[in-house]
Order: sequence, then C-alpha cells, then structure tokens
Amino acid sequence: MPSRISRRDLAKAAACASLGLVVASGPDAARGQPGQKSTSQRYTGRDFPKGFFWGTATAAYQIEGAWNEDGKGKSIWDTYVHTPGKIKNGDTGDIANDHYHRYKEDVAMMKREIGANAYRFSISWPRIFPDGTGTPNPKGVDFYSRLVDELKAASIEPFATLYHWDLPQALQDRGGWQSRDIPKAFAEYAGYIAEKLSDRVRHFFTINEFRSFVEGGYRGLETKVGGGVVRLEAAPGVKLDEGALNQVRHHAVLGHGLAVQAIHARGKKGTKCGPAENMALPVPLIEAPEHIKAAETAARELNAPFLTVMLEGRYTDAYLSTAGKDAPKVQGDDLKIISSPVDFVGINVYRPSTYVLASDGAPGYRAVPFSASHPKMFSTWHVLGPEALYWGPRFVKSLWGAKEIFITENGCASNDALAADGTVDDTDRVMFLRAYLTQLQRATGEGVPVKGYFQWSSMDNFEWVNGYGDRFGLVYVDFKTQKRTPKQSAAWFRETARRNAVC
Ligand code: PNW
Repeated sequence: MPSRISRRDLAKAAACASLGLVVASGPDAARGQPGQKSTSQRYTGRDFPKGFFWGTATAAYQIEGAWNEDGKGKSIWDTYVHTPGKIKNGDTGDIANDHYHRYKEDVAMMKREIGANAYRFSISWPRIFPDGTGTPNPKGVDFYSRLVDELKAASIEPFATLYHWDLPQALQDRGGWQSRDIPKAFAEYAGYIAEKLSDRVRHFFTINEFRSFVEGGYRGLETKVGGGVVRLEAAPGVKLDEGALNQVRHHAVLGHGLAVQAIHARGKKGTKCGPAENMALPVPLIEAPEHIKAAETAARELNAPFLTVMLEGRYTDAYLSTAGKDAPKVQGDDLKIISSPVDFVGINVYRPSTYVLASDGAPGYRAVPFSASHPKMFSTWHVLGPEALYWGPRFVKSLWGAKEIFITENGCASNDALAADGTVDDTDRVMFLRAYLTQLQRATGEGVPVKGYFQWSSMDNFEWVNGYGDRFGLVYVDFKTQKRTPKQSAAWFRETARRNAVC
C-alpha cells in the first residue's frame, strides 16, 4: 500500500534538504524501528569544494635513500644518524624507502592505490648543491625533473618543499642556521630550483615546520601530553640558550622571506609559494564567543616568532617583552623581507597544542592541560583533537586574511601489522582521518579557503629519531624487501578523494 505523504511533510523535507539534511517520516520511514514515531536523519554536507587537491606528503630524507649517490653532498641528517645513540634501534635513512630508485613504482602506487591528484615532496638541498652553495650538481636536479615528469604524466599535481630539514653539512660547518649567511644561501638555492622546475611545478613551500627543526635541532622540542612532557630532538642536535635560539628562529624566517622573493623573481610568471608550518594550535575547549576569541589571541601569541612575524611583519609586543635582552637582533629591512607577501599559507596539523579558555587577566587566555586519560594515537606525542583541523585554517584566515590555505600534513602513526593474507587493518588511522577531515569539511563549508589536503604519508618511512618504528603510511613498507602493501586506509582515502567528500 503506498504511503501517504502530507504536504507538510513535503515542505519539511524540502527545507531540510536545502540544509543538507534529509528527514524521512511516515510509515515507510518508521519501518524497522517499531515503536519509534518517525525519523531518521542523513547528513549529506560532507563534500569539499570543486577542484580540491587530495594528496599525500613525504620528505626527501625520509624516503629517498641513495644518501651518497650521484654526487649528493652530506646533510646534517646523514651526520646525525651516523652518530651512535641518536636514533632508535640505530636506524638510518641510508636506504630508507629506496625511493630514489623506485620513484616510478611509487608514483604509480599513489595513482592506483591512493587515488591522489596531488603530491607534496621535498627536494634535498645537498643533492642540488653538494657544498650548500656554488656549482649545482646536474644529476640532482635531473632526479627531481624526472620525478615531476612522472607525476604530470599520472595527472598528479606536484607541490615541492625546498627545505625539509636536510641542511647541507658544509653549511652546518659554516655555522648552520646560527649564521646569517645560511638564509642567503637558502634563497640562492630556492631561486635556482624555481628557475629549473617552475615550468611544471606551480606551488613551492619554502620551509617545512620552522618550529620543529629550530626547537628540535637547536634545543630539543618539548610537547605536552596527558600526564607528562615528551622530548624530541633533531639534527644538528645543538643546545642553545634563549638569545641564540631566538636568533636561529629569526634566521629561519629571514631565509623564508628571501626565498619567497627569489622564487617570485626567478620562477615563471604565476609561480606561487608560501610556508608549511606546524603552527602552535590552541583550540577553544568550549565553542562560545569569549573562548573562541581567547584561542585566537593565543594562536597569534604562541606563533609570534614564526607565522605571526611572517604574516604581520612584526614581532608581537608580548614576545619582545618576554624575550627582553634575548630578543632577536633585527637588521635593516629584515622584517620587510620576512613578511614578503606569500601566495598561500600551509599548515601541518596533527594535534591541538593546548585547549584554551578565556581569562580576565593578561594574556586573555588560559591553557587547559590535557587530562591524563586524554586519548592518544600511537606516537608518544600524539594527542587526539580533530577540531584542530577546523580551528587551524579558521584562525589563519581570521588572524591574517590568508587567501589560500593548504593542509600540508595530517595523519597518524599506527602499530600496523601485515596479516598473512596481505591486509593491514589500520582502523585507528581510518577513524583518525575521518574525524579530522570532517572538521576540515566544516571549515571549507563555512568558506574558509582551504584548497588542498596532504595526508602524511604516502608510505611508511624513516620517522626521524623514532626510526622505522612509527609507521605513518597509507601503504605498508617491508623495509627488508621494499615491498609496498596498501593498507585499508589507502582504500578509504581513494574513495574519499574520488567522491571529493568525507566517506
Ligand atoms: C612532522 N609534534 O613532524 C614532519 O614534518 C614530518 O617529517 C614527520 O614525519 C611527521 O610530522 C610525523 O611526525 C612532527 O610533536 C614532529 O607535535 C613532531 C610533532 C608534529 C610533527
């Protein structure tokens, strides 16, 4: 018997459908739910803007291997991993994923198994300039040129990062980022790459995670998690006092600014660039206007030496007064160079740095620590907080008016096990990605201009001081045989990218 639908039901359905809600009512809808009067609700507003980039990200040192081939110079990571006791289990990136020799297979995998239409990779500076400056190594450039061709042939848009932490050792020997010469050398290298690749690469990221490589490499990065603090170190493993550290921070953003100018000057017309920063990301514990405002204020202050100075061209008053005599020594046009206009802002988002509530006294916000039982992912530092992927882009827009935003990294490590039948049931990673992307969709749905998302990472790789223990890939890698096996999350990602909607 056909069910009767009243006019009122039809009007209600039409109104809800326009809100992205489908409400069913009447006897058919109630079937299967005896005793319940009506209604099932289906949310359909999960889609992303047209033309959205769905990609994965990697970094040269973490996947390439071939550490001493084809004229490549040594990087600070080559030195660091060969120093006993620095890396878990004595692992090194000497071979890593052997991507240098297997890039064709890896690009095919990104297309076929992951369904990506974009890829963020990094360029190894010492492959291009073995001594940091001077004569470029043609074989180094040739590798990235071939990689880019392979990506273009697979309809995968290449996004290149110029500095993902592998400083040429020759430049470390000249003082590393403590020296003002390094920002200049970086700009020279960035301009050279723009000249060589911008006929095919339209987007460049200058520096990956200023905060991580500066704090990790020059003091040790402390991260608060429920019930404690986790310490992470990175190459070159130097320990500086506050004044010297502020100077390294200053040189890093100066290098970024000089590189932005060099890329715009020497790249083909329309070449775009911007930073890829893991911003400190305070999240309002309660989404009410006063707490949102407090979190936004905190975001500006907690990023003072990095994103804030790059996007505002000044250090905040609070940063300068806290630093006092340890404030960075700023010369001539430094601040103008540091804030050279960027075309987009990239942010790596893994976790909230803290939850925040409003507070009457200065500085206008109060950090709420993670509870001891706050849920965590596999990595020691990785507290769960999907809302970070909503508030991150939203604050980048509201604080600095970014016209384009990219999520340059997001993902998690899992304790992945390859079953005998060849499956990797990484349910935690699928849960993580779905929860975070739902929050990103909330942002794009409100008009925050996020243009693309890069999951970290295409495949398991060398996770810095944690060696091969923390697996972040959508594809499992057996590091003895180099066999790649897609995980369940690869299929999930492919379906999400295909639909252009969280699934
Ligand atoms: C990033 N934290 O590092 C890097 O860009 C990647 O090279 C790395 O493999 C990836 O994330 C996963 O770790 C981070 O403590 C290191 O919050 C530490 C943190 C976040 C990101």
